[in-house]
Amino acid sequence: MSRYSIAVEPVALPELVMAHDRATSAEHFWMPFTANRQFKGSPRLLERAEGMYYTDTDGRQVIDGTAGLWCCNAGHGRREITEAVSRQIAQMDFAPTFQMGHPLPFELAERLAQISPAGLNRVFFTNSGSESADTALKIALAYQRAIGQGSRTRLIGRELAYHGVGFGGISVGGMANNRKAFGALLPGVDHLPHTLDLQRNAFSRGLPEHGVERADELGRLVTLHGAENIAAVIVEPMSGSAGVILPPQGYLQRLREITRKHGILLIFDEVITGFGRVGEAFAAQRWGVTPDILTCAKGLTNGAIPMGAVLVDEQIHDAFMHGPESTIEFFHGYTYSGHPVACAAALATQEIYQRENLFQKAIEIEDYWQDALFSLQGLPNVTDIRTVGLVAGIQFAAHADGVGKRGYEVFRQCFEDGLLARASGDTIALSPALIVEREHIDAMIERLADAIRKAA
Ligand code: PXG
Repeated sequence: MSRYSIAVEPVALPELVMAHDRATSAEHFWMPFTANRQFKGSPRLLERAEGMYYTDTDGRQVIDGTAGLWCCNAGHGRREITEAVSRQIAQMDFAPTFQMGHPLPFELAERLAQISPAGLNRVFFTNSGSESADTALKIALAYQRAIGQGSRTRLIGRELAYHGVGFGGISVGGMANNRKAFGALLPGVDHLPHTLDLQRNAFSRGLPEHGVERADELGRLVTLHGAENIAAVIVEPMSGSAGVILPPQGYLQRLREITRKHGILLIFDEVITGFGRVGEAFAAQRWGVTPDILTCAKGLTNGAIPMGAVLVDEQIHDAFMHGPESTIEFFHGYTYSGHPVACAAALATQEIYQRENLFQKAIEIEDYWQDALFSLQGLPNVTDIRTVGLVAGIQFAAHADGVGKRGYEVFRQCFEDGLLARASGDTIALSPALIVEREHIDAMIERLADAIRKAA
């Protein structure tokens, strides 16, 4: 034991019995964003997935209300993806993309450019949403420098934002628990106010009416620091992780106006909103605001293989393409940028989205989804329902024992009743796959309503 260790009671953990009947210890896997001791005391283990359902290790069917973790937008177990991945891994498992190449990332980048918002047709590949956020911030800083605006080093994020867990992402992010244990973070970062406003906007359907003026805080920061010192603003067009916070009507437009006026880049983090979640390929298109840089991940490969991407305006990309041709223009990249197996998964996924018209399908079922969600209004402790596209946040009054307890209890009860939901504090988030049918929605809402009553 090192002199820094503190004595702790050893925790007795159960052995987990997997379907292959071999007992496995629960102690070695340090689980991400999880109450490890609580979980391991009473684990929830999934073992199979098909369409809208998971099967857990007890053989119970659980309806997936979360598309995994906002990623399996085409539903689980898509054969086309499995086959594309197996073919590719057999044909060529890996190939470098530093000063070398292979055809697939070129093909995938071209395909993404076809569905991206106007002008965002240059694509940098990453392996996750966190890497996409950090890559986008680095592109913004390096771009400003490349065009002779090297004093523009400040970055602006927003309260309650989630941009992954890299140091860049947590610096511009705004969820206190994700930041406070990790030191000084990046210097020169400010945060806009979040747009959650239960007093004025509770139970509004679609984008809330009030709050556009919160975008004007950007104007205040411009006055405070001088536009010539600000590189970029990054926002999720709709916040997911913090509990589904929607942009007020006109808010994204206002951010676009202010950033454009002052030469500040606008970055949309579309890791959650990308690939049909709000009924178009990207939220930028649904809400008619085009950023300069857009990040994505998750639904890019239907969650089957880790991959992220950053879509960049052509003119921003072109600003890097100066100097001798032998120069590396952007000193950034990952061993697995454009990984062949991830590209194969992404190409197969994009093919499904297009062939099955899944983004349009999300729009078509949106009203039914909203009506079903709003049937929960009036149940015990429900203080707000927020929904757009195929997303919903149901917020509860906090339990007297503390924030998050009721949300966790509803989540736990849902799982017991056969529904996988996601709890963020006292908000339950739902984000089903875009293949969801009315009967799945009915089943989800029924189970959720029961869980809400039981947790009351
Ligand atoms: N940006 C956004 C907007 C995200 O939602 C990331 C970046 C990071 O992605 P990676 O792939 O590095 O995890 C995310 C991730 C939740 C939840 O409970 C949301 C995410 C991840 C885990 C849980 O809503 N989003």
